[in-house]
Amino acid sequence: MKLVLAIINDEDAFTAMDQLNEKGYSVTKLATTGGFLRAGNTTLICGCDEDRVEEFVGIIEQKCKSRKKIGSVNSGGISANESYVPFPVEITVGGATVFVLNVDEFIKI
Ligand code: 2BA
Repeated sequence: MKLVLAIINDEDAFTAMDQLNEKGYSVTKLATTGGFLRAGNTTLICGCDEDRVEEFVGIIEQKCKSRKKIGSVNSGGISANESYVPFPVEITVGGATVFVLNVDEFIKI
């Protein structure tokens, strides 16, 4: 068995979950925050058989799109006037970041 963690954009979460549920995947949705943009994203957790991981990733690929977002970075200046002045930059956030982990045990009570 594998544990799949998929970090996706909030906007894609429900369409991805609808499709995953339809195909018989059990999924848990976590409201998460990206460490760089400090903006909300969604992490889906799914325990599934190894031979279903490819299909899972295919659904994520189909339903989750990359987007351009505006983030802010510091100017990097060190004088009192210009230090840590944030300025907006356009950042491409990928459709999904997916981790696939081995599962030692799966217990349902
Ligand atoms: P954030 O950390 O908010 O990152 C949003 C986007 O900002 C990233 O998109 C990337 O394009 C850019 N970015 C992130 N860190 C950067 C840095 N140190 N310098 C310059 N640009 C940077 P994605 O790479 O598609 O990542 C989307 C979200 O997936 C991330 O949100 C984070 O929550 C998660 N993520 C991505 N890679 C990860 C990893 N290796 N481990 C854990 N979480 C990850």
